[in-house]
Amino acid sequence: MSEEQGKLLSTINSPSDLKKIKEEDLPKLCKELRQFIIDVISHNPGHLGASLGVIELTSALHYVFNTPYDKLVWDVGHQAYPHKILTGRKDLFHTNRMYKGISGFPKISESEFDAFGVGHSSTSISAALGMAKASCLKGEKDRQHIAVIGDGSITAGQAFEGFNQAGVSNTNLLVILNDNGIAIDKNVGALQEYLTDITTSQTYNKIKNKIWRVLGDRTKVGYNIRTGIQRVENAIKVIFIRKTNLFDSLNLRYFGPVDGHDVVRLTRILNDLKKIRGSKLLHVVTVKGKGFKQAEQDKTTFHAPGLFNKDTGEIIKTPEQKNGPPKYQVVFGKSILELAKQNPKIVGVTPAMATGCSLDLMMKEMPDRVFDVGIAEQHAVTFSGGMAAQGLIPFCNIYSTFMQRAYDQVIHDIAIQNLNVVFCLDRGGLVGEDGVTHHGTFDLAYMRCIPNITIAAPMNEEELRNMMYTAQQDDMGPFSIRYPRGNGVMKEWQKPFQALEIGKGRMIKDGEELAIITIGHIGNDIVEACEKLKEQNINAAHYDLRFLKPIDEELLHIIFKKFKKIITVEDGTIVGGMGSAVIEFMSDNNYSATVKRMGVPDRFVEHGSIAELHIECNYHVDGIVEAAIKMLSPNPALA
Ligand SMILES: Cc1ncc(C[n+]2csc(CCOP(=O)(O)OP(=O)(O)O)c2C)c(N)n1
Repeated sequence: MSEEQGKLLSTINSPSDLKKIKEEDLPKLCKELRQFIIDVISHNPGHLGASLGVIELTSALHYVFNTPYDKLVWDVGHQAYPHKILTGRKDLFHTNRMYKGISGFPKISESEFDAFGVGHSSTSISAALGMAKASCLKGEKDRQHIAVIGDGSITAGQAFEGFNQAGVSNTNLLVILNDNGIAIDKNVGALQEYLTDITTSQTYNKIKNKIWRVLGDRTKVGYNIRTGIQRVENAIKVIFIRKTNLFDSLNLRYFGPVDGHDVVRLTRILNDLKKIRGSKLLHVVTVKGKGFKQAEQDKTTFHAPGLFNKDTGEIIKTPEQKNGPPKYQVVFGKSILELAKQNPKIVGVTPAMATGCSLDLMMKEMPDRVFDVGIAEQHAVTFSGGMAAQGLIPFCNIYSTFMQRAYDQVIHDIAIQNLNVVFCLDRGGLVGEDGVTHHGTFDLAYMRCIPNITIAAPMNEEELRNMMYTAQQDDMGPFSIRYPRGNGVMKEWQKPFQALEIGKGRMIKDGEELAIITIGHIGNDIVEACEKLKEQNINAAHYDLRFLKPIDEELLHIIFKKFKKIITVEDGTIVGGMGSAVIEFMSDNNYSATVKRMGVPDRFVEHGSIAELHIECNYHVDGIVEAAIKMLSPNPALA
């Protein structure tokens, strides 16, 4: 962006600078902000469409409200780039999502303007309501609390749990519904249809617009007039919309819908709403990707497009993306379609991640057998349970990190009843730039303690396919398959399916001095580590467990009988994961050996590339080699 183009933006380092700008200059500032984000994200990838859609809303919010005293909570937080830039992080924005750079999501520890940390959706109403209650208790009556939530995120149960309490809480809460009609894929469900009803009812909107015009001149409008207007609006809504207003019924005063790209009008409306006490909802209509043609046209791709040409919008693929082996996600998507063609019992379930997990491939060919249930992980699991209880075999694909939401459902609805649901835990392990809220580091540990469940993790694409094939056989009970984000290791992966023996691991390489035990894709690094160890005259054995539950006890007996030095490596927490299982086995069977667990340490890991994070956590090839050398050294302290 040239100096002239970024003139207004360059004067802003905080919301107090923003407030110095004349109201009529706000559209120009928004234009500059939009270009700045496009420039940076085109070469340092991140989330794009959502941020472009809330530029006017963000500018208006910081223009009107007294942040950080007033509390502004973003839902998910993938749309918070304009917020970050306007609240003192413009000069750091080029480090967005990079190792040691700023986070791609709001984070309490990063800025006083980030009122609440996010990454997983649908928490903003609960958090802002909690803050509003705290303000009541502390006697801070003037403090405002704002939650900004998208039409996708509002479909989750937690949002309604928040509404349920907000409707009977006399607190200063403003929920802003940022309605762009899309989540990552097209938003689905009855609520979405309801919102479309409100935004497209022409008769309602014509009359409503007249009312808002009166509201527009805030100097003339006092509290009573606004209350009166609201009453008239409610009456209109009841007459012209096929249902009573949902939010009003929940005791939240509903305002809108309003154009989310008219920044000046937004500031006026927000100023008015500021004076209305109690719980209220402003319905703002925006366009995801606003102002960047390609992002407006292909909203799903430009949700998080990777590298792109900022002039043409062309997506730029890295050599690895162009020529490397396929992503595990593609292998999953193609394999489930293949299996579903053979087995009519198979159905697919996704909570709003159809494209991300590649269930969209099956959806296109078999729309009746794939269910996108919206951002509703808990529902996705129990809904799968219902279908399994009726003899179907649901493949319920949920990212490892989001499955944390549905833990009780996995235990209570699936495992206790021993139902045949196949959980496909995508993005298992460290995921890289999305960072601490998104790493899939807990699933091996949290699944392992659940009875009845089979837990598998493929080392490569072929194994993923075979695990999927094995899981869809009759009477398999709950079955969890976790695999990582990104590219696999095999170019020739589309081999015929083969059933695996449940609970059977395998020896990848025999050895003498020590054994390295792995589970999942991290095993591929050990192949290289063993070669490096050979250069040091160390002949390490390598075993891939394949199944964490049931664990291959026969294989473990063989290992513990032969080796006194063992390293376990997993792409997940070392607390309660595969390494812990190996140590439990050792103790239960009275073996004695030195076992070193390698994996994600007992702390939260921030963002960066996966390679950088593996180095930080020390379970990269060289770290493993070093650990092995140290373990074999006669005096480990000197090694
Ligand atoms: C619990 C949870 N499930 C899934 C996701 C993945 N996710 C990130 S953004 C997003 C779409 C959100 O849609 P919406 O709230 O409408 O915001 P928009 O991107 O359209 O601005 C999804 C599904 C998540 N962050 N959290």
